[in-house]
Amino acid sequence: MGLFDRLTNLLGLRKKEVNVLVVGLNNSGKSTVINNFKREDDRCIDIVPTVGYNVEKFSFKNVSFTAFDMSGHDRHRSLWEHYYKDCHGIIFIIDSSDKLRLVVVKEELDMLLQHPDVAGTIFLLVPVTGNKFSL
Ligand SMILES: Nc1nc2c(ncn2[C@@H]2O[C@H](COP(=O)(O)OP(=O)(O)O)[C@@H](O)[C@H]2O)c(=O)[nH]1
Ligand SMILES: [Mg+2]
Repeated sequence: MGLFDRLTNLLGLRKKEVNVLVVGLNNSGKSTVINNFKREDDRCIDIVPTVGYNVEKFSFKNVSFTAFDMSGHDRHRSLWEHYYKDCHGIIFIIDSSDKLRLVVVKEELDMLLQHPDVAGTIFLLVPVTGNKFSL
């Protein structure tokens, strides 16, 4: 089952417009994952590093998704928490081949999960391997 199948199932398709926050370290593959959910005609050919955040829109099974693709650079990670409250779901992308930074991933994940605004929010952890997505 695909990532957005899981998310729409979890949301029970009750909502027709869903805001998702996509976070994870810089270079983990966040923008690439989101790009793959857009219609082929709407996809970017070149993914450039995200500064601040990008807002991307796409539809899946009659649900309109607005994805907030956050920068994962250490100086921009403090922005994430301002979006926790208003999003219906959070997707945390991990590059599982980036072994050196798994310890940083754990720190960021721990902080996110302990944040009071995250309680009750639907949360998906997506490991991306070096060669292909494991969605
Ligand atoms: N080999 C491989 N490269 C990937 C994968 N996902 C993303 N990339 C590459 O990793 C780099 C960073 O991806 P990007 O989506 O910009 O990461 P972001 O900073 O988390 O948004 C880009 O050069 C992508 O082409 C993947 O699953 N496998
Ligand atoms: Mg990006």
